[in-house]
Amino acid sequence: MKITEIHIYSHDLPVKNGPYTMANAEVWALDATLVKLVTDNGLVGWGETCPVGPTYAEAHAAGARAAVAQMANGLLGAEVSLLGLHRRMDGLLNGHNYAKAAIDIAAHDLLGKHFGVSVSELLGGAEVDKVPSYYATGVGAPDDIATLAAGKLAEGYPRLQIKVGGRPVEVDIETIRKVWEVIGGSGMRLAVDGNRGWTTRDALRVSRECPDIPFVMEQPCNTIEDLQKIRPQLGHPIYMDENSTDLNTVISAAGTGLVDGFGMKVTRIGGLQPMRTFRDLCEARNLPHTCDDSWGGDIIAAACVHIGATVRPDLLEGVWLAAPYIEGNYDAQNGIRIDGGHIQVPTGPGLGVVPDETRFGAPVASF
Ligand code: 0XW
Ligand code: MG
Repeated sequence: MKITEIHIYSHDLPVKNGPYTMANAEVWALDATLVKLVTDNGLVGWGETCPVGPTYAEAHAAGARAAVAQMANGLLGAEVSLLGLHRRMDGLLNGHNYAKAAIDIAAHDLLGKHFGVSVSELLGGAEVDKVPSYYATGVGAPDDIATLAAGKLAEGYPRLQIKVGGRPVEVDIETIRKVWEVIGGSGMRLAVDGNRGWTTRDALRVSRECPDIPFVMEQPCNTIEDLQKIRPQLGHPIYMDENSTDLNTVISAAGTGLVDGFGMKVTRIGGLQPMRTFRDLCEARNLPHTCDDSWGGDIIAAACVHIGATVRPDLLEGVWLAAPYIEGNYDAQNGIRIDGGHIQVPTGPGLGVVPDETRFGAPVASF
């Protein structure tokens, strides 16, 4: 099965009740990139990548489309094989994992359709038919975030991630305390995500002043060196998110015991093929992790759910989707939805979702 056509689309996803805020970002609408691959046996596969604005990671929407366009002619005629495609992409463009991920996801969709299996079966087999999600708040006033936490607990979410950073650390500490007053003892797990926004001084202070609250501290500071500096003094487990940009970094972070887990994004690591290697490395080291993406619609959501379903269940911290912040679905019938804090794993061949491509308008580029 060979690639005969590549189409690139740009699609705007406005943030419901926006903006969405993080320590380093405030976003009102996200620019998703969709990739459609067509093969010589008439199959169609879809991929997606959607950076959550240009300041969250070293990624931006126009960059994703430029990178896919840069590789496109070199991918025409290529066999749809996962390792082969990655090696071919690496021979056409260095880095740019988040763009390569869109091709990788579309290739998984194609192979699933070709063999008549779901993407989770391709990835080793689903352990569950429903995966847990978690809710991520924005950076907000302590009382507002505590009220939101109560609502998400009542909805059935097993985990909450609160955003901090980009403001006086005292307000962050007050937020953590107020949220814990609401969810403490309920069984709901808590992650506090600094999105690189704290200084090492702030991170150490939060850990020292909240020794009684069992939260996970996610990506508190900007660099790996910052994490190395605070690690021996922290009383809380530490998860790496934005810094885990490739498998090499993950191997070092896991192998040296720098972190206790990961917030992982399918597109940041380069797609589902590297993501399954990441999953297996984490299982070998007993490290919990999420299976998320930074934003995106049904295609990226399906990819996250399929890989999430194959993770050893006690290590899966949850599958985060942008769905609560997005109006509607690309696939009105089988689109990915969160219900009671959990997500049904799509069945059907490939990703199990088929976008209504009329929503995307004409492709911005075709090869
Ligand atoms: C909560 N997320 C998974 C969604 C936003 O893109 C940020 C991200 C994170 O954990 O950093
Ligand atoms: Mg994070």
